[in-house]
Amino acid sequence: MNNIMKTYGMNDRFAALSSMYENLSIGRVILQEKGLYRIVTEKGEQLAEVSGKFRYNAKTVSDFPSVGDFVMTDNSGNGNAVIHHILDRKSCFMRKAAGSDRQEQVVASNIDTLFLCMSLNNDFNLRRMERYLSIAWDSGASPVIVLTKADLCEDIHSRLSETEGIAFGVDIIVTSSMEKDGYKKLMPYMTDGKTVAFIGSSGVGKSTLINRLMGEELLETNGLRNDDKGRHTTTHRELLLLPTGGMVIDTPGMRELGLWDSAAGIDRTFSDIEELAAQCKFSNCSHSGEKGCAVCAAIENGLISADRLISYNKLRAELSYSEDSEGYLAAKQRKFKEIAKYNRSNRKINR
Ligand SMILES: Nc1nc2c(ncn2[C@@H]2O[C@H](COP(=O)(O)OP(=O)(O)O)[C@@H](O)[C@H]2O)c(=O)[nH]1
Ligand SMILES: [Mg+2]
Ligand SMILES: [Zn+2]
Repeated sequence: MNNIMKTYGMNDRFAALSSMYENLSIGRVILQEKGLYRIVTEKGEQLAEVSGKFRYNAKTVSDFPSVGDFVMTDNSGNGNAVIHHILDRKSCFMRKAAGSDRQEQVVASNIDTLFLCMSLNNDFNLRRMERYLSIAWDSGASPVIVLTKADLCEDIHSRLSETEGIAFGVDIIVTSSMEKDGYKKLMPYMTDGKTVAFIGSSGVGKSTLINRLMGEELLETNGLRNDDKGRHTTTHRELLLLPTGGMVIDTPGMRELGLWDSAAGIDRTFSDIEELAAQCKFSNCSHSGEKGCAVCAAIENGLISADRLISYNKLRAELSYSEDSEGYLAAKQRKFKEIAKYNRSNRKINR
């Protein structure tokens, strides 16, 4: 495997996938602007465009390459390299494209770790974090929660334990960019060949963290918006190589990510509610006060908060209309039964 490509995240998986295409070479999309792509191949960086056939066969916006994609290209010609295929994405983020046709658009692909950023001062909102977690689990990337601006928080301890209460098995990092080495807590996730990205509200300190990681003031931060040093205004998406190894995808659109095509991310985020729901008296329980509702009982007993159930219902309602809801419900009920059965047998063993 070529060293440049390895640096840019090529691994055995993509090597195996790429070996299916003779006469084409692998590249990774590092920047996307107006129908043109900047890709990196074993020969270095070059511009690329999709082939006529590719364009013809593309059914939706998401069939087009996005930043982070591994693509199979022909660079034998004189002009731009020609992209013929996208290799199967390991993870990807979608959002609704502009317009009313609800077409999905891929924001970034093949991200290993997604930093879910929330500040410890006025941006702190557990319901928003539940949304981010659902998006992350749905995408295939592994989430890590980053609580920023620790210097502006009086009670880090309780915020941290509140966050732990909604994030099962997810690493949580508390950081402050006011500290010189604050960003270093993120470093363990930035290893050679790994790609990370940040999501979070505007102003929570994402660009500041990326600048620290890059070792230069590359991105514009909110506090510096009016100076004229000509920094990146992030209107495009870009994959940046970190000086310490690994890559970061910087994209202005990441914070607008919506839930797209599956309930898997929500189910995983709300595994506590899912497990309780399996014990409701009625399999089609809507958890809104029915008799024998285990979820309502848990709320009454203070085991979970009513807000968390509202958050769960809201995210579920947001799922795409295109989802086959009947098939989904049937599958869901099967799953509830399985969980209930599992819980029952576990209880027996425990006794
Ligand atoms: N007090 C404090 N301010 C921060 C911290 N991190 C970033 N900021 C400031 O918060 C503002 C927004 O940061 P920025 O990185 O642009 O946020 P982004 O919109 O998430 O990219 C800027 O003025 C930063 O200097 C932090 O840890 N503590
Ligand atoms: Mg920013
Ligand atoms: Zn119920």
